[in-house]
Amino acid sequence: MTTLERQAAAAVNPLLAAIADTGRDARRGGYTRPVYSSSELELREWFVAEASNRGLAVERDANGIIWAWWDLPTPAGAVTAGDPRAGALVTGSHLDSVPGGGPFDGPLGLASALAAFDVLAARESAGSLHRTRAFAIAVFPEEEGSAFGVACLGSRLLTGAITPARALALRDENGTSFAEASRRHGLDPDLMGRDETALSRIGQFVELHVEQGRGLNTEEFTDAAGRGPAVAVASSILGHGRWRLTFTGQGNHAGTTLMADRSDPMIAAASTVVAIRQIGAAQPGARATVGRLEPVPGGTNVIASRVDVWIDVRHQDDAVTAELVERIHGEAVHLAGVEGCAVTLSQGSLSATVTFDAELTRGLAASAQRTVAGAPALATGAGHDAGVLAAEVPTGMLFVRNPSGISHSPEEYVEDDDATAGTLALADALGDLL
Ligand code: HGY
Ligand code: MN
Ligand code: MN
Ligand code: MN
Repeated sequence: MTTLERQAAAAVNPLLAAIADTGRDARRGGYTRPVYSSSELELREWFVAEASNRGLAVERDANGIIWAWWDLPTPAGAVTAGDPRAGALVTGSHLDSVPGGGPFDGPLGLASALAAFDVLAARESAGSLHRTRAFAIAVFPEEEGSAFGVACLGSRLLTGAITPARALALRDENGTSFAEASRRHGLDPDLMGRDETALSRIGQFVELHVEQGRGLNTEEFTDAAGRGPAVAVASSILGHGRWRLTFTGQGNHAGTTLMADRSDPMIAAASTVVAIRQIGAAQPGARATVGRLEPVPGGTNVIASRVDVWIDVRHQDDAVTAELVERIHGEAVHLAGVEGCAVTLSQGSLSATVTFDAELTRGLAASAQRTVAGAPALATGAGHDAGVLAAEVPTGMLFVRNPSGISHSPEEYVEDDDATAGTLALADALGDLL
């Protein structure tokens, strides 16, 4: 690793600093950058400008995925048979966030990819990199599912993991359908769906992401000073899904309705939230979370008529996840009945447990070792577009150390030196594959 390359990789930090004020959420803290919000659109402009300034060919496909291409140079007049981008090496991540999220979840992968490109371009100019295929950086929309409710919506459309009909009918909290929002942002809903050309262009996909969880900081990997390696290689992604419980009762006046005369969906919902915690905690390895609960109409002096409760359930074994959701639904029906309320469970969106491509993961580990000795392989409980793409193409991930392991929170953090190390590891990994 030359000093010049380390300097190029360190560009990841000013790249992130340039967007550090975009989408700050004064009320929640952290960042709120849902897909198609002004802040997420601003981040897209940032990415497109940075990629274009590097001479990458930037395009957006029918599913709204942005592709920044570093095509193979073709000698003047040469006629190439077939698609010169077929089987390319692709890296990428997302720009959208959860409400009140951290600054690195998504953008770190894209800033690192831009800085890693700088390292690779320098190597190619110096004659130490001889590419055999095209390279692209991809930006996937709606990875968090914060606006339309289904995570990894862009990569699911690309692979066909969700039908266009179901995706386009999804609505955000204002009632705007994904079809309307897509049209408003220049996409044609009729052209959305599984994209064989785009898939044929992904020979392998590698995503760099901030670590979510304390894997790199456990005693197993930390030195006497409590510092762990800057980078890990992902081995697998825990299966996960989300559903919505809707409790309905009798809306009424808080002052004129006697306690004995109530069918209050808030009571049914609240006792179900506690039951969900108990059901999840009783199942080894499971996670069961309620992070969002919305009473309707939501007045202080109003007994709610409806309460929506979103549940996020995760487990290594997808059958156990399904069983947990069934148990939660049964308990919700019982608790709603006690309160004289009713409850329905929405269709879920389950992402099966993913084990990454063994050969690619070995390769990532070998190249990461050159930058970060002792970079371990870690399983993750967080979902990623890489997890969706793994069903179609060899996929792998690199994680960059997050000292507290906290994510989906303003406390998410990556130290500059670790971001630089992550970028160098990514550049090495990509360089070995190009
Ligand atoms: O929810 C997840 O695991 C991911 O951050 N979308
Ligand atoms: Mn996330
Ligand atoms: Mn993410
Ligand atoms: Mn009144």
